[in-house]
Amino acid sequence: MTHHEADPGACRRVCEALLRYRRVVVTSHLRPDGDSIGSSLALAWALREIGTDARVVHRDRPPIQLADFPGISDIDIGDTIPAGTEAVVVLECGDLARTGLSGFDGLPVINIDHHPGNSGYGEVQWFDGSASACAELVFEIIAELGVPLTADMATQLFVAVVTDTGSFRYPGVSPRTFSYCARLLEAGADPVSVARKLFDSHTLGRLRLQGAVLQTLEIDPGGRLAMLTLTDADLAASGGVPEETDGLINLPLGVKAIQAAVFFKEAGNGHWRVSLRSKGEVDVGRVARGFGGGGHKNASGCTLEGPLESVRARILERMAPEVAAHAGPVAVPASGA
Ligand SMILES: [Mn+2]
Repeated sequence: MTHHEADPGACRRVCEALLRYRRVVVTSHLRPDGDSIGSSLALAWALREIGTDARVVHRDRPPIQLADFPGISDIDIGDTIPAGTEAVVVLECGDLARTGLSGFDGLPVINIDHHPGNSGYGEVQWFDGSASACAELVFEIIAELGVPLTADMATQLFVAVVTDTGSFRYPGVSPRTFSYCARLLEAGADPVSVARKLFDSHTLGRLRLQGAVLQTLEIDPGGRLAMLTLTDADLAASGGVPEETDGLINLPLGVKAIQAAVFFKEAGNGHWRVSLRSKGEVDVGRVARGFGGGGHKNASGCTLEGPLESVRARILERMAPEVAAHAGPVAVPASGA
């Protein structure tokens, strides 16, 4: 089994710890994504193969586009670690609070993550920032445990990698990623079926929602920054549901000249949820932190209070210089929008 230069014994230490406990909870972060869900389920199923009573407990329900994948009903939705649990595996969480769960109460925690900034909590840690998804680490754990991959495990791990890499487009995709994916396909993951469920299973309401949101598209005078807005009224009129607004911010980034996108979404009580996305060196994480929000260089968010025009002005004041500093000179005439 291939290990990582940075911490070659970590996978083995995780497996040795896992073998010590018979009742284990596997969890991940609030608002779980494809990697949280796929990695949690595959690991729990592998642990059951070696006789462990393993349960997946997440605080929040899976997003709708993941509802049709195998074993989703095997996830317990709750906010407490069940009584009798002997150890907790926490995937993808920089700190324990990210799980949204209570009841850790001194239980041994195994901390497995690939995001920078992990606080290093837990009795055993495996951090590997070079992994494209936590699923790569879970893949290695399953192999180290000697458990054969089932088709359901392979499917969930493949979904995890596809979603966490933006369909193999984000940094972190490596030869290792593809060699693991090859073995997931050999074990029964079907990329055609996975793609159809992930990308071609939306509602008509989502399409109408895209239309409504694109009607609000504005491009800043430099041609590099796109802004989209969604009001509650537009959301209701489209027939879409709030979960279906995920990903709308990425639509303008498909345009070559556009280097960053801002999405303003009404969030109740005079507040606006502001999502920020960028390409390359444009750092929207810094902009969001300036408003008390958080995130990464290319994906972040914050919440601001006030009328839309004032919220937009405050965001633009910070975004315009950030885009200008990293995205070079004006790309297209504003009229080209
Ligand atoms: Mn991940």
